[in-house]
Amino acid sequence: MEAHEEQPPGQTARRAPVRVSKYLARHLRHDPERIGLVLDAGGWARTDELLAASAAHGFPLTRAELEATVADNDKQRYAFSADGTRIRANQGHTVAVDLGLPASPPPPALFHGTTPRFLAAIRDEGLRPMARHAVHLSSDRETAARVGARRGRAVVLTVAAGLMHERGHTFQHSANGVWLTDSVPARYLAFPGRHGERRP
Ligand code: HQG
Repeated sequence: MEAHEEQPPGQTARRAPVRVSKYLARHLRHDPERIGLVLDAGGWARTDELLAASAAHGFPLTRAELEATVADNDKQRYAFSADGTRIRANQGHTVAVDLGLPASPPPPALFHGTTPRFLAAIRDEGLRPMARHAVHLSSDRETAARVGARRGRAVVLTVAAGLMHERGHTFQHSANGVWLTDSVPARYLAFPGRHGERRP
């Protein structure tokens, strides 16, 4: 995982952006200790500490790579603090963080993409955050379908988010547009019919 991309001799090493993004996800969302990085309560790492830690652990990031990843990442997964001295993942953590996002009223319906093998458990228990800090919901079906397709055939569940909110559930909207909530009881979920479940 940490080996540099192979480069023809004499060329400047340039890692694929996806490798940088995966490295940041690993250490800003899941396992900062692996490189001796400390995240604060809000999930922020000091940028200079991240650069030093990555260099000390065989994956020397440059500030330019961080800036390019924050700016260009396909899902806008990372953000700098206003003064640029700190960086964090916008969502998706498994380590304990409080992103400090305000509670936001959700739209009436949100969507969750999953895959058939989880459906029986989801019908029983509703959506749980599993390893992450929150259940991740999308504001459109297409995004949810892409999330579900990471694991197999996509099944898109519709979440009665407006009703949940009326009944006291809290929602947050991450800086990169993902809706987060603690859990979704099964009674707020609409499952596609057999016909729908067969479709990708
Ligand atoms: C499922 C990616 C059994 C759930 C994506 C999902 C997203 C249950 C899996 C973000 C369950 C958890 C998050 C229950 C939920 N029983 N299975 N009761 N409740 N599940 O990866 O939502 O590229 O933690 O359906 O695009 O798939 O990483 O969550 O299949 O935005 O930035 O348990 O991760 O973004 O999987 O994906 P995950 P997710 P990044």
